[in-house]
Amino acid sequence: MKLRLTTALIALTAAGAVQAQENILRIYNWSDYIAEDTLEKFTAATGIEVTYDVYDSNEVLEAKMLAGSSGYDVVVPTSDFLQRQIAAGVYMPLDKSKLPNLANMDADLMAGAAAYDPDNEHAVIYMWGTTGIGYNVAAVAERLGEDYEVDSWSLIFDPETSAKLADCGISVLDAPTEMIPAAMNYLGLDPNSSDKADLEAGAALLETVRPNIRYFHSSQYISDLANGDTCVAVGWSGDVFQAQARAAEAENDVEIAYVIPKEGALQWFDMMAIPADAPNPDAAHAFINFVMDAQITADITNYVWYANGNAASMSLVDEEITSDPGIFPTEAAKAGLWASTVYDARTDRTITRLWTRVKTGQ
Ligand code: N2P
Repeated sequence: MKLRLTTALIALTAAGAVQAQENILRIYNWSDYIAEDTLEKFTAATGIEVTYDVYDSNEVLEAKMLAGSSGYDVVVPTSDFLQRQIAAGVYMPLDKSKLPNLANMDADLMAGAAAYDPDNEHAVIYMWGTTGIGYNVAAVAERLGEDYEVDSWSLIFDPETSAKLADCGISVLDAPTEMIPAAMNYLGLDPNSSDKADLEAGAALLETVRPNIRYFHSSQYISDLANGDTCVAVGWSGDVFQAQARAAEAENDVEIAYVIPKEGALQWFDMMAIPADAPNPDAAHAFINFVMDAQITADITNYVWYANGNAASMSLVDEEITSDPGIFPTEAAKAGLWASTVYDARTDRTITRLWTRVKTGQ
């Protein structure tokens, strides 16, 4: 009898160990996109351990999702990429009974996100922002004059203007579906056009200013702007504000500003979703629900300087952030924002080909 009990105990302990070992949540998120204590707090609240990897490109995430068996439980595609990936069967429908904090979300913003995912069946807004211009105030004034108002995409797309800034370093995002439409918009074309001639015109403009661009990269610019190593970056709103905060912390006399250019800018939503083959969908739901807690999401916004879609969190977000028109655009600026376009596979291939040409000059 004693022996049997011991065997049973061993069996129980082994099962417990396997279970504990398996209660891991694997997250794949954008770099510089979470508060320092979010994951720790999640583990403390749920006992679920987290592994956390980062990317800085929708294309990289998409390749992993389409290949399948990524091993991730929660990923954060931008809404246009999300829509195409949903169509490819990449994500599971959310079990909303496990997401009571959905009640905290802003109904209008979720309705906006539903344009890409009807009824918000597969995804919840993580953060949202715009794609505009970050710049070093003094370095730009030195080159363009104290009275020059930085309010236009001409800073990048007018070859004479960007030539004057080339020596201090211009970077642009390595994000073809954001950069080419921005160039099209500057040319007066519809940034949401999928017309090949329009896309080619946008790419051609980028090729014209290519000699003035130091590099194409989607995360390096945060520290480069902050350290004064570059002076202009086409970048994502919160990332530029993080550069500003890092410079202020370093007390290095670098002042960084962010502008949504007067011609308009892309407004995007990054969405939390669960891959259909996620190893631990329960933990994934627990995490998504945890992030939708008003305080947790406010903590993230207060750290990464991105707007969120959580109405209940707003009173907990620093006033410095809620009142900044670069993070929460004014009504006038909102009118000029465009939403991400969902491209079909053929147009997507055209964009990839054009982008290679822009980057390599071939
Ligand atoms: C975070 C960048 C997220 C914005 N560093 C891209 N959608």
